Amino acid sequence: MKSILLLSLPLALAKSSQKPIVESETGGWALPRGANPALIDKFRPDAQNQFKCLSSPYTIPYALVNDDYCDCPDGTDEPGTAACSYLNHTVNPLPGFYCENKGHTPTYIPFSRVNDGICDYEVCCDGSDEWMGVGDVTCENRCESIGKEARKAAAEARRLYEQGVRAYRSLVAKSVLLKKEEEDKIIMLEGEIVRMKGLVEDRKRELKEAEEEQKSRMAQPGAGKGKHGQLLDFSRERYREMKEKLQRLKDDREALQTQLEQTEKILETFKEEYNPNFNDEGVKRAVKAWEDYLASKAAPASDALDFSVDVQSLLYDEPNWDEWEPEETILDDMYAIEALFPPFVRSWVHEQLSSLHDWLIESGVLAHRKTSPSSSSTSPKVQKATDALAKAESDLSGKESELTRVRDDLSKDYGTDNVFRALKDVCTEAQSGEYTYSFCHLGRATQKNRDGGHTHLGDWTGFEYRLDDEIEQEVLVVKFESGAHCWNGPARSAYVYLRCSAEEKVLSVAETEKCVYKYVATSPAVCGGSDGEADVPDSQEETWQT
Ligand code: MAN
Repeated sequence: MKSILLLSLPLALAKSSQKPIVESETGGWALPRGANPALIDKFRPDAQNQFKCLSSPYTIPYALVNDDYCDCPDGTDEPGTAACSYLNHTVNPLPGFYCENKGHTPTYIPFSRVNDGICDYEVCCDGSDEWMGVGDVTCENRCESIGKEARKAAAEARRLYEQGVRAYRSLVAKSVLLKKEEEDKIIMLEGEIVRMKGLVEDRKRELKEAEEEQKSRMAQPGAGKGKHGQLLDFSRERYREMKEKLQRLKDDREALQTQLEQTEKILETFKEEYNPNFNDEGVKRAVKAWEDYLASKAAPASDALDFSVDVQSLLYDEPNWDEWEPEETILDDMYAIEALFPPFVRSWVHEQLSSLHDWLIESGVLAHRKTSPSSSSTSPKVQKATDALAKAESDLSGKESELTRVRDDLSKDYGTDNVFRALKDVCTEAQSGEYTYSFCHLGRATQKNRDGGHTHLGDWTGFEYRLDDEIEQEVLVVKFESGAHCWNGPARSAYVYLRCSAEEKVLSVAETEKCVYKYVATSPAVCGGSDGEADVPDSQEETWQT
C-alpha cells in the first residue's frame, strides 16, 4: 500500500536543526532571534559588520537585522519579527519564525503570528514567538509537558501501527492459503468435469439405446419370430449390455487416471514447496511416504497400448444384426399404409388398422398389444434414461459454473498481496446520527435506521487511492457502488477511507453529498508498505528527548 506523508519543507528544515547557538561560541555575536541554527553561516556578519540579504543582492548594516523594519527586499533581515510578514514565500525564502521548542519538536510559525499577543502553543510550545509581550501577554515555556504528551501519543500510535503490521502479515499468510485452496479447487473441478463429461456421453448412449429398443419393440411383432429370432434378440441385448459396461469401465479408468495424475501433481508441488526447516514430523513422514511411493511405482505395462486398441475396437465395431433378422417387420408397413390416404380419412384408416392389430393379437399372430408407431408414449426405460441424462447434464453444468466462479474469483484484484481475500465478508458497523452504517469487505455497505429498515448503499467494486484531508495522506479507499436509487438523485454509493490499525473499526461516517457516503475506518489490510514491508511512521524527533 502506498502511504505518502505530506511533510512540508519548512517542517523538514526545522527538524534538521542543531543545538542553539550561544554568544560565547561565536565570539560576541549571537544568532538573530527567530533564525534556524542550521543557517548560522548565512546570518553571520561579514568583516565590515554587514548582513547580506539571503536571496537579494543587497547588504545592510548588521544593526538593522531584527529592528522590526523590512530593509532587505526579500525580508530576510527580519527572521524574528512580523515586519516582513506581508511578503509571501516566493519572495522570502525563510519559512517563518523558528521556534526552538526545547523539550519537544523545533518548528516554524508564520511571521504574521509573531508578537500578535496570542500564545500559539500548538506550534510554538516554548512561547518564544511572543517575545515582545504585546498586550502584556507572557507565554510560559510548556514544551516539557506538551512534548511528553506528544511523545506518549506518538509511542501509542507506533505501538498500534506495529500491531497492525503484524496483523497485516497474518492476513497475507491467510490469503496465500486461501488462494492456494482456490487453485487446488480448479484442478479438482477440471478432473471432475472430465469425468462428468464421460458420464453425460454414457447417459446419451443409454438413452439412444433405450429409444432404439422402444422403437424396435413398437415396430416388430414379438410373436412369430421363432427360436432363431428370440436368440438374436437375446444376443443383441447381451451384446449391448456388455458394451455398455465396457464403455463405463473405460471411462472410469480414464477418470481415475486423470485423478491420479492430479494427485501426484499436488504431492509433487507439496514436496517442492514444503519448508524442511520447520521440522514438522507429520509433514516429513508424508514427504518420505511420497518418495517411497515414487520409488516403488510400477512402469506402465508394455502391452497397454494394444489393450486400449482392443477395447476401442470392441466398443466401436458392431455386428450387422440386420443380416440375422429372421423376418420382415410387418407393423411398420402396416401402419405406413395410413400415409397413402388423404388426411380426412387417415384417422378412420388408423382405427381400422388398430382393430386389425387387436384381431392379430386375439388370434395369436401377435403375442402382445404393441404400441403403434404413431403413438408417442414413452417407455419407463426411455423415461429413466432421459432423467438420468438430464441429471448428469445438470451436475456437469453445476461443476462448470463453479469452475467459472473460482476462475473469476482468482482473477479479481484483492489488493496488494491479495490481502483483502482474507477479510472477505468481515463486517464492521458504527452509529452515526440517526443511522447505523456497516460495510462488509468485498461485500455490501448498508445504512440501517432505528426501525430496522435497511438501505443498500452499494456493492464492492474495487479500490482507488484518495487524499484523506484529515491526516493529509493519500489512503486506500474501498468503493461500494450501485446501491439503492436516491429519490431525485443518483444510485447510492459509499467510499471507505482506510487507515492502518490492528483493529477493523468504523471511525466515522458522513453523507458528504446527497446519497454519497464517506466512511473513515481502520483495518490491518493497509498496514503493508508499497514493497510489502511495513510503512511505519516517523518516531518523534529525537533531538530534545529527555
Ligand atoms: C434516506 C437516507 C439518507 C438520504 C435520503 C435521500 O433518508 O438514505 O441518507 O439522504 O434517503 O432521500
